[in-house]
Amino acid sequence: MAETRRLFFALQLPKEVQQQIIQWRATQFPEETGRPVAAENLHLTLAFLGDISAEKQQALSLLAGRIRQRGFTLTIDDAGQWVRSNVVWIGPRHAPLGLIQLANMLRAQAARSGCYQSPQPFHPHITLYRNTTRAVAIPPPGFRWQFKVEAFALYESVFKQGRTRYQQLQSWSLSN
Ligand code: 2AM
Repeated sequence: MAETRRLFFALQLPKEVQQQIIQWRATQFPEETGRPVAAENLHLTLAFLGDISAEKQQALSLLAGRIRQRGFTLTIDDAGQWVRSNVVWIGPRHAPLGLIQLANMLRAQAARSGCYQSPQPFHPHITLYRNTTRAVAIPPPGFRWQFKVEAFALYESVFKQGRTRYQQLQSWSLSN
């Protein structure tokens, strides 16, 4: 069988925002909340591709490189828990149009290339905890991280020695 890699398109967070989020997380949630996502793994997924071949990766990279879109400002000011997927997340209360357009374009390209896309609408989020088996008290609004998004990237999810690491393979700038 041809070798495959587990890939997804996502937005990287600025390093200082990653650090601020994990500091905030440590003060807001008890230790037993769930499995915390490592600072360097915090990201916002645009389109999940699944396990795909090198040929499909190349085709999707080519299509991604043809996207012409301006950058946008992202404000992270909302949080919640999804009980079905057992995660606690943060995200934008109002997703900017640029974010929705970018994700929809990548998801449509992925679907046309045969990568299953969930029928659920895109709900932009950054997963903070996984395996949250109990109801978690979500901190009241009052946090807010804002940054300019000027690029998006293709990531590989690598599982090694019991740990998942997201490795950036390629990135594309959003024109200003
Ligand atoms: P999540 O954070 O909500 O779990 C890499 O796994 C990234 O792709 C994660 O951000 C994950 O979102 C997202 N993703 C979306 N659909 C997925 C799926 N069916 N399986 C695994 N990850 C998925």
